[in-house]
Amino acid sequence: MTRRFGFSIHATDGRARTGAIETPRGEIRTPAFMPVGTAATVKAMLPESVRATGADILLGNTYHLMLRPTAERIARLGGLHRFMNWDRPILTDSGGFQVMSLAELRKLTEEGVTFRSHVDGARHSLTPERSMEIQRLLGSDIVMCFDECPALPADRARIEQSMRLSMRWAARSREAFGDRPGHALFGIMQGGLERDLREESAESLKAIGFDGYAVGGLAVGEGQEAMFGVLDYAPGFLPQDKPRYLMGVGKPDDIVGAVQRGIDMFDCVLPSRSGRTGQALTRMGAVNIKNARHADDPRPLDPECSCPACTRYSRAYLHHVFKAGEIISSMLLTWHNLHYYQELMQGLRDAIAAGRLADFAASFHARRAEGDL
Ligand code: PRF
Ligand code: ZN
Repeated sequence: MTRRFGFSIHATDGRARTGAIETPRGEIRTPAFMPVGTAATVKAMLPESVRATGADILLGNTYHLMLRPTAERIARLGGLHRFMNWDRPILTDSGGFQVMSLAELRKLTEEGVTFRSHVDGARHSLTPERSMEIQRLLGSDIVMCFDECPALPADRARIEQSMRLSMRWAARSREAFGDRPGHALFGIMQGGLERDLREESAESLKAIGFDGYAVGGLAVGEGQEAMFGVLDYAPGFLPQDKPRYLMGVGKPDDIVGAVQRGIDMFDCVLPSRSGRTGQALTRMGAVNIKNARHADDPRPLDPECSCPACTRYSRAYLHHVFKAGEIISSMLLTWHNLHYYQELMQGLRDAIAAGRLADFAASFHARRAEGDL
């Protein structure tokens, strides 16, 4: 028997929810953070190390994998899970957002988008149908609709036009995805900072019907206050009984605020990328390991953290290997950052289950305000 895709909410606290997404490849505890594994790797980490930080699911990218090594090659090699040695769930983004931020000579039409690869300049095209085919070839567990996401600020006419195009693409994505037991298709809400367009987008998606719903088009230049302004109402337009995913978010305080507003899933390059640029994210805020004040410091990065970087090495060592350009610097700081994010998610899940999310958020903000780890 094929185990089906499902979502159950175990407890709520205000608008926040905690529960689990069931997939044939295992359970995803929510609220969930998905480490980004763009090019079939979470940079600087072995998959078993990513799992050891507490991740239940990774994010992969249609855009990068279609260009290199190609979806067809990955399919011939047994699919993305086998290719990258990660047997738990994978969610793949659909490519449109990455085309707009990375590709060259982009041309957008009703049909889809044509562009030149940022890798070798070769011409490619993506449509809702081709994006669904690529995500099927990859073997993605959670497939995202093909959409378009304008950068903010943008005028209302542009946001409206783009949102309606994304909704027509959502219907084509649904049609092309078909019926695939055990695999999920998520719709993506657009509409910028316009409340009525967000509502129209949600209504369009609900009429099509999806296994989960993403809030797209945020964290694209509008700032946290404006983003929270949209999250004060947008999740309420979506079905209560389906997972809600805030795409490309975010910083730890973005995640806490979004969970309080009813979001269940997140992805962001921040913990992995900042691990490679010498920035550690901790419960006391960000620590820049490059700073000379760490050069003689025998203390751990965070004495309360149980990750390998904090239990086995000093700040002085982390500072030294960063300055020396040693690969272990990226490995240790990425591990720490992903561990910190997963511990934050576990803290949020426990707090919601215990009905004390407000207290959890208050002490989260208080410890960061104390700062200076
Ligand atoms: N759409 C898609 N992927 C995304 C976004 C979006 O709007 C965002 C916006 N923060 C990040 N990644 N498909
Ligand atoms: Zn640590």
